[in-house]
Amino acid sequence: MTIEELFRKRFGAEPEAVARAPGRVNLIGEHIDYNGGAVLPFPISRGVTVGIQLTEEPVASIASDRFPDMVTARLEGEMREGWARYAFYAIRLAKDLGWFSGGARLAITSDLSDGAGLSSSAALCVAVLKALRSLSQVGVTDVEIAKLARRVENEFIGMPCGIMDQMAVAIVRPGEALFLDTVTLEFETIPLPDGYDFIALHSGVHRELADGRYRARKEECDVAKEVLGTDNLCTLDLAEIEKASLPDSVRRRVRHCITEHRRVGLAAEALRKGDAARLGRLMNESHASMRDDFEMSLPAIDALVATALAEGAAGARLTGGGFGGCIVACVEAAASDAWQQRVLRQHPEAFAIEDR
Ligand code: GAF
Repeated sequence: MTIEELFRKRFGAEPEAVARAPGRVNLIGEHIDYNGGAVLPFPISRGVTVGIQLTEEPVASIASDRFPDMVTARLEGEMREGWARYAFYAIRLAKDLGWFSGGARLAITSDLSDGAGLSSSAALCVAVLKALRSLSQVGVTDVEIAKLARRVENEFIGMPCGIMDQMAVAIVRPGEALFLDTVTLEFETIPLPDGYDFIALHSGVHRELADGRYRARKEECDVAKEVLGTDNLCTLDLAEIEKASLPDSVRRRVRHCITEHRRVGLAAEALRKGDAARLGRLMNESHASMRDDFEMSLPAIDALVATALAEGAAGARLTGGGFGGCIVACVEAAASDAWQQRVLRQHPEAFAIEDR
């Protein structure tokens, strides 16, 4: 169903503005967007589309093609749970900023799976904010939209994420990766190399981004920052960290941040040169670091990565917040369909995120 059809069906009217934001896969650079590091995500063709209409009453009415019920709530109130809360708080933040007065009707269509680590919530918040920007004609850049979408998660939802997902889905076009400095927000877009596919396979293990394990890692990193007296774990000296008297788990979390940040810089260089073999090796090293030092993988994901490599991928790694969700593999395009079939045959619980 198109967004216009859904809007008509649920509200009996035409949307005044429509906006779309894609999902994203992170090529490399995990859990370092809140630790001062660089990241390298790319958008996928699947995404979230919203249609919106402003109304006089200060009420948000939110409909989705995924759920039969419409959610309606006054904008001065709170929405503690449920699928509509991301959209509700994006609308509310825009209203608090004076982009409009009154309320809004919102319809949402999506071909992104939730809980897959593909940033469906960032895509939803960015799409809502972009639609409201176009209606209210405020002079707000895409980078500012990304920052606002992050505020929705951090301040209203209580998800302590970094800025990677919002920047990836607010800024880049399909076919490009975003090499992003998460401190300065300076970025470069780098084309994905010809002749290779970057394939996301869902492990079949579902995860909730807002779950406790993401938060636990974030808290461990906050403790490390306090102990080491820095805001940036990624630019510390690895030799010093290896010598310092630190609890073993803190040392390993920090080691991941330092080495992952380096790998992202090297991966950006490999991408610019179209050097898929080098990129693949860096992806593999990243997976080992996530598994052993950051401890955010699971046996089912390690097994899927191992099969991906055994069947001929140049590189493969867990992608996203961890503890479930997807892997991303770099595979020669000419061989990728057969590769995918061989891998999925060995992992019946896994499935492809179709993006081609
Ligand atoms: C999730 C978060 F939302 C991101 O900010 C990032 O930390 C990622 O997990 C891990 O790299 O997607």
